[in-house]
Amino acid sequence: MSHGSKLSKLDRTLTLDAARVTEAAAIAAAKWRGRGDERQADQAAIAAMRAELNRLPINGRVVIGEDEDSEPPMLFMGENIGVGEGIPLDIAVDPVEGVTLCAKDNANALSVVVLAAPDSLLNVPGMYMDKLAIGPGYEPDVIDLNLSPAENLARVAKAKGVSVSGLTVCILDRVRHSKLIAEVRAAGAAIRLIRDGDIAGVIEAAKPAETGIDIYMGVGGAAEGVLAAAALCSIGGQFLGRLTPLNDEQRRRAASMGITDLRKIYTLEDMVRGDVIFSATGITDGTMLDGVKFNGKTVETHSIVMRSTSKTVRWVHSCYDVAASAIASA
Ligand code: VTB
Repeated sequence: MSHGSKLSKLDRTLTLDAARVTEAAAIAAAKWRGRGDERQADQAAIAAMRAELNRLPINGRVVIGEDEDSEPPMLFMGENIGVGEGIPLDIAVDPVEGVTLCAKDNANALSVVVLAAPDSLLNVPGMYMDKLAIGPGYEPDVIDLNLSPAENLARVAKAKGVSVSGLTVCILDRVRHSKLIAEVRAAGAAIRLIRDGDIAGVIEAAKPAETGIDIYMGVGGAAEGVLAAAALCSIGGQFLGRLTPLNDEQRRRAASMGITDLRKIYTLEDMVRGDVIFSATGITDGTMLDGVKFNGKTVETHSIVMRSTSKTVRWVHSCYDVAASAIASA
């Protein structure tokens, strides 16, 4: 694996900064939890994340971000972030991963950021990606996006030493997945259908002993694919993705970003080529992280923060004093 071999390593003290960034965004979004207003939740998280990123001593550039057309434009691709002088950094953001989950106060809404050494993340256009992921401990190339779901399940089951009926697959509950779901069921595996949030879905597939999920399959956001890949660089595991443009406009956008081979299957190493720090903070209570807790004078957050060079995985439980902290009182 080439992490950090050619590209610069990140200052490890940025790890806590990354946690602070997603904590701020999660707290802002959590104030809109269960209020049925996706836009407000998203805007609040974007503004809070941007404010926190802008305090960092970095010369940052957003490489995976929000829609350029949003008003006001914030955290859009190409935006310069940070105090300007200092560490050059590429930044990928998903201030509210699962905005519908947040608006409905359903489980597993997260705030996510990835701080990356320059040019280490695959730049993907806003489109879907077909994804396939498993956790660590398997021989290389156990999974293959060119194989059918049944074939991949058979290979994973064999490698794991179980029958296919002993496997659980995580899939986004979407009409577009009806064929995939039927094929997985026909093969005999169980399915955990999720409403949203496939960054958490992929991470959970990399931790089968804790989550009971063995494989992630299906089509979700390409940006979320790269963010999940950044997490897997620390947790370990295998992840494959192939862009699935829906129309010519999306094909043109891909071409304008230098992506010409739309059949290409990206591996983890293609998606993340250098040192990355990944941070996710729970907005709503979830299977992986507890959500933000407002306790009156304090606010508590739960995050998972990881750094790929050292493969350190930290679980950070933070307690903010509302009176003393700009983040918690904002
Ligand atoms: C995907 C998935 C995300 O939204 O982007 C999905 O990766 C969008 O798919 O985790 P749909 O167009 O089918 O809603 C999420 O689930 C949440 O943002």
